[in-house]
Amino acid sequence: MLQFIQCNEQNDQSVRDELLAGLSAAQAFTSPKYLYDALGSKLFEAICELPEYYPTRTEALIFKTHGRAIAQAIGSGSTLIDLGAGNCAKAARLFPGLQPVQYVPVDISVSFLRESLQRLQQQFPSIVMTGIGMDFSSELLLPDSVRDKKRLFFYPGSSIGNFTPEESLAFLQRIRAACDEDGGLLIGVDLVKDKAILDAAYDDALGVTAAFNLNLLRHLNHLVGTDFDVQGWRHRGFFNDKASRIEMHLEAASGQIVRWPQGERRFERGERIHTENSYKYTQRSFTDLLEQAGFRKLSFWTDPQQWFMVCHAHV
Ligand code: AVI
Repeated sequence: MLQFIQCNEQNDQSVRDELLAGLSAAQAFTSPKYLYDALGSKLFEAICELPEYYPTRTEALIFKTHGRAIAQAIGSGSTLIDLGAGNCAKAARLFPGLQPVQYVPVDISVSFLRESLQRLQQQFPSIVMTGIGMDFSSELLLPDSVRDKKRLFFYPGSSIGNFTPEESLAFLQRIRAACDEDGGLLIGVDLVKDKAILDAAYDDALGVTAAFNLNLLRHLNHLVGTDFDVQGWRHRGFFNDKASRIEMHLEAASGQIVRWPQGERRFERGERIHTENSYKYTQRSFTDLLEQAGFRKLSFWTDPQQWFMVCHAHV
């Protein structure tokens, strides 16, 4: 059985208001979710193939090496709720080990899920599948049809790193509240490591991450009618060790005025728009966060270099 539900879709006006407030702030910023238009999502897929971008392949290695132990820790028969499911491929690899009774992929747009989910349903006809279109970063509204007691939330890829620690705590608390008696969370977390490795992962030699970041300007032109000239901006991506995060910025190559309907802003040469943070944790700092959110039984698996960690947090 396959169904689709669209929840809290953000309307065009509130998207415009949010973006223009960020662009007009003294230190201009945009939410990382705007990096993902159709081209941005393809560029992110390309990033995952880069030799410098270790998180995707390292997480896959952990699942391959420790898949049996992970499945044993979780047990079978859960409702698998896949947050930010994309093409559903990561979760589908867990189906044979976890034997979920229901699969609930959640992504910002339900139309994005439709094709992958239809294909997956044919492959696994006995699993009930419900695709949900929802921006789960601010609220987690699960429909009544996702009522199963044993809910397993799945949040791979270290996407939690794109929230601030305060947002992460609130997000983990919402998941904990939605878990009921026997639920849990299976999450991928990127770990602190040598700055040179982190810097290269977010500023690769081919310039794919630069294109991913710069593409935001085209997306903004489309969403709010700004007249950004992509050629006038430079990608900056580096590890800020004090804040334990990668920062991505777009830096004005020369002084310029950016205009939009009913407004404009001058950017001086070297002035930046802060476009993304990607927080890196230690096992200790992430354990603290999970415990503060109310999770009790924690299990961790990592790779031989300890670059990435998969964690199962049970209530
Ligand atoms: C989606 N997210 C976990 C990626 C990250 O590593 O923070 C996004 C990304 N930004 C630049 N490269 C990859």
